[in-house]
Amino acid sequence: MSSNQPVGVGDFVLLDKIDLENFMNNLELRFKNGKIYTYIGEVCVSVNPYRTMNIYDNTYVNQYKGRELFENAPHIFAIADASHKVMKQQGRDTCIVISGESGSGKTEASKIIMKYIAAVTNQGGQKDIERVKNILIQSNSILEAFGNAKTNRNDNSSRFGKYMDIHFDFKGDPIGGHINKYLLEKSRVIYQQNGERNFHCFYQLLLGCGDDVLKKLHLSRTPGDYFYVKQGNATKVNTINDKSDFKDVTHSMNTLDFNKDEQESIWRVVAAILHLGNIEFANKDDKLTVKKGGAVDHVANLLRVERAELERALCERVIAARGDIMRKEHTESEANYGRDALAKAVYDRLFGWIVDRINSAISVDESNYQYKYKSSLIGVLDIYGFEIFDDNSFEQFCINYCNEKLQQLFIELVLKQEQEEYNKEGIEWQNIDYFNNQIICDLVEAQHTGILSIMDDACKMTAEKVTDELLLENMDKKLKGHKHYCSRQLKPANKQLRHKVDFQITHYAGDVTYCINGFLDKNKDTLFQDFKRLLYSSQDQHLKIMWPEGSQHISETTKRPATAGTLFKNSMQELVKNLLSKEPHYVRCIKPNEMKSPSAFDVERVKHQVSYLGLVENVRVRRAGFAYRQRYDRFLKRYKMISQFTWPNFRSGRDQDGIKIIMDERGFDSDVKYGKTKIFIRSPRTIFALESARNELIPGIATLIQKTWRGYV
Ligand code: AD9
Ligand code: MG
Repeated sequence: MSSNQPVGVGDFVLLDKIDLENFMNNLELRFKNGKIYTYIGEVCVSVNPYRTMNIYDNTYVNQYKGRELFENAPHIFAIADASHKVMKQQGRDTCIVISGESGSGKTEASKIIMKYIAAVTNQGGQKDIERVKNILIQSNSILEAFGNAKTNRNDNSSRFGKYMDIHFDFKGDPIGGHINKYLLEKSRVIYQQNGERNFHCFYQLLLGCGDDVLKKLHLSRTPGDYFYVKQGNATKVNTINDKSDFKDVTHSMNTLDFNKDEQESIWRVVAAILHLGNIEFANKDDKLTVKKGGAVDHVANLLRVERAELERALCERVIAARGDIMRKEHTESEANYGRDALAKAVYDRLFGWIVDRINSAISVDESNYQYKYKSSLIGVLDIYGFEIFDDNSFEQFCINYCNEKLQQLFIELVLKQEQEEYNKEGIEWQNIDYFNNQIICDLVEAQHTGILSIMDDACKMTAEKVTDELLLENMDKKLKGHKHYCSRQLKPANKQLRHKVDFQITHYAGDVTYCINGFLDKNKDTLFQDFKRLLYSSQDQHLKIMWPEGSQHISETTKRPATAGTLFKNSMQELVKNLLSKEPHYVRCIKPNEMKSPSAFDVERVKHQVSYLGLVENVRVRRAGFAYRQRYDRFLKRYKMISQFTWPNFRSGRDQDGIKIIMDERGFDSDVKYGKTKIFIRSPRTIFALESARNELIPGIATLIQKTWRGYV
């Protein structure tokens, strides 16, 4: 079939009959014919092709640049363009929310969007703008090296959430940006499930750096030599070339002006973590010591701290009690816990520091742009997708909660508000049912009664008293009878829970069984003070500034820090608030199969995603609804020129009456409904026709105005 021929319908709204079956048939037909994008109005549904598509080059860029959605075949470029257009023409902030489960193509989509924006801007070829574009794009490879990893769902899975604002000047050219990161899955630093890897950067360093660097870092080329990166038995991945990726990351760091000193610090910290994972403890004559071997020496050397201090911090801790300062030796399990906590914390801070460093490289240079700068921006959201593994822990709980919040946002903006507005405006409307996942968001985040709150209460109790099992008992007590929660203790008839430490949440996207073990520790997220002071004492200035709290004296009492769960909840609520303040555009990603195959379309898997994403309901709301709406005064102001009855001013009635004259005159009366304060138009084509009519008249009006002026001069 020729690539230009339409396949199925390009917008699900055009289906003869709207139901799941027809939706699926259309999606499958298009996917099998290489059409991976289909619209629902202005929402773009994207199916991961799992192969390189030749649809992103300059020919395509030119085809979509400045065009309306319905002028071309569906494409993610059109969404990027629409977002850019609104931002540029109306000076409004927009955002593109990309959602879908793990491996569905969100990160790829976000990169395609950024490349499109880079391709259509800076027509004047300004050097400083070119630099900004370059930096925005190159920052990806650094972030992916340190924040992505191979999981059993995706070889390049994002293990952090990313929201990136791109700022534009009045011409619509990018002048800078800012990245917000959300909860990095740091437990991966110390443990990986079978078939998974640690973050890419560890393997990139081992395989990609030069022999001299390797020697300086006391490393071997073999990932299998390091406990922290070999547990998943998958150090080599077919789709990944760590060696060339290391080169790319170095190139990107150079582009972002990471100096030699900074780059060395980064890789020294990464190497130190590799060595840290090989440290073992021995109990000799009732005294805990670090087992012989070079690892501790290397860690101390690479982190630029005193070896004796490091060993002491690994084996004991200092406690201040009632004015006395005492040393308490760790048990072996406490020492193991401390070492792992140190590795996780050091990596997490390093990641945060890298993001800050990228932000300083892409921040808007106010001195340069103070006159041109207009605070219009496009935000691009690419988070970790919904995921279910064999073992699901606190991290999956947070990731899946984050996806619930985004689904809620979609419901709020696309399904709920749309219908509410019709009701408010007095437009006749048949309500459409959909599953509202607010109940699951509440289950997780509600004050006092939500899981996060119950967990925080448990964390406030003294350590000896509370265990993960006790927490689960508490949850069972408080959540008994909740439709979306169950556990083995509650003996659900229809659910299979393997262990007594498991609980299950019925998420919008399916049932996930979580193991409670480790929830309390991960939520408390404690790192012994001794390590903080140790890292603050580092001779490496970059590492030192990552640990400002290490300057505190031991006797100073510290307030209990907010828990990891609460911090995450707050950051999610902040994110939603931010997105709500912008005009949203949506990309809904779908994973066609579990085998990463470019041809397989697993009907059951896809059907499940279409259902939980609420896409059929989206089509129904959209079809019954109106593509465009505008306040009467604004609408008349824009189009009054296209009718002699309303130009230059309409004085014989309300704005609404003037608009009615225009619309009747042009034969659009059947496409329009008149609300209390706004006009509603069903088809985008009507707007397009009005715009064309207006554009045709503008040169004439401009000449007329010029002539008038000349007459005055
Ligand atoms: V996760 O939630 O971060 O685990 P994502 O981000 O949704 O997930 P990602 O974008 O990483 O998925 O896509 C997974 C893989 O699918 C990529 O590594 C590519 O190999 C493949 N993919 C996705 N989209 C495209 C595309 N438009 N063209 C070609 C693609 N390949
Ligand atoms: Mg991703």
